[in-house]
Amino acid sequence: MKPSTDEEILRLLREHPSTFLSGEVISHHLKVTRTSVWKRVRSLRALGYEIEASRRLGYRLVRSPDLLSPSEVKPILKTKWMGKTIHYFHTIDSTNSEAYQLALRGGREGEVVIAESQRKGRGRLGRHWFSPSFSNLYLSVILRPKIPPYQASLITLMAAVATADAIEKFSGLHPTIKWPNDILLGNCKVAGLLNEIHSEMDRVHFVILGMGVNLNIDGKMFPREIRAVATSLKKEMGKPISRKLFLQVLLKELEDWYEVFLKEGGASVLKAWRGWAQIEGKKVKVTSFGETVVGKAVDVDPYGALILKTGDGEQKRIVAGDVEYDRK
Ligand code: BTX
Repeated sequence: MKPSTDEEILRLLREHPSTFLSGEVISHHLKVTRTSVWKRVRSLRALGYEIEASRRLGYRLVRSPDLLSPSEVKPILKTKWMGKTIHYFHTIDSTNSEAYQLALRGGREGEVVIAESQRKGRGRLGRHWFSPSFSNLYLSVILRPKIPPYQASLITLMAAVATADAIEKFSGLHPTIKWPNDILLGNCKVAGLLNEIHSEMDRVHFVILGMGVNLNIDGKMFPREIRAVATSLKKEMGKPISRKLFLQVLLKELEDWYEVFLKEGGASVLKAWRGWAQIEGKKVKVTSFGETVVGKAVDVDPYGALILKTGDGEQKRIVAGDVEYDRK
């Protein structure tokens, strides 16, 4: 994708951090008039960019807002290929739906969709994901692994591991993973993953990795019904955080873990997942396809399914569902 005029102006200003850059130089570089440079500067200011303007000297970028726009994110990315194309929206129905449509139209592996808010953020099984503006992360990544569909759950586990690693690296806090894809701090959900696949019987066409991470939202801003079970990095760390720096860490972890998965298969992912989940021996109640099963978690199998031992000693294999831990 060609960078927008705004992105180009910001790039030029960032290349000269301590000096002014004249309107003439900018307009010459971008092949636009000086008046349109001034108009773009005004609209950047409306987005929260502090840009000093002097009739004689030109423009100087003083401070950038914490937006997740390509011009903020791309210069700091540490990835080789993931996130090099960013489809950015102030608001959207769902980043997953957008990424799915992009992938159907040929969107490439590593393209990402980011929104500052979602009108219809989706959780699993048709549930809603609370997605207020300019405070959290709503991200969907297109992946095109050459795997059969039965291995796709491992991609979900891989994404959960990458998210847990990113949270620990960024905050120093120690999250846990709740099968299959909740990331918890304490007992509260800080992130959720919604992964969707498009496949034929023996081949995955693409996977959309959807990740919602609560970053700068205040605890009291969560809707009443989830206030006791949801948390954010700001709440846990006791200070506001830079969303773009968190995204930088998350995309790097995702790229690295995905490459490990492609090279080595699921074994390393499963090992790391077990470390974060500590599920073995936990008493759990699982609701799966309308049925509730109570038992002791034994492990996850090589495809990411949960293995449970029920009271009568029977082993059950659960491929999808919701888990509640029995805290007794
Ligand atoms: P889930 O079905 O496991 O979790 C959804 C449940 O979590 C809801 O029913 C509610 O109880 C609770 N919940 C809703 N919003 C939040 C929140 N912000 N924080 C904590 N708990 C909440 C988890 O589904 C998967 C969520 C994926 C969201 C991402 S955002 C980017 C991408 N686009 C999209 O539409 N979905 C994904």
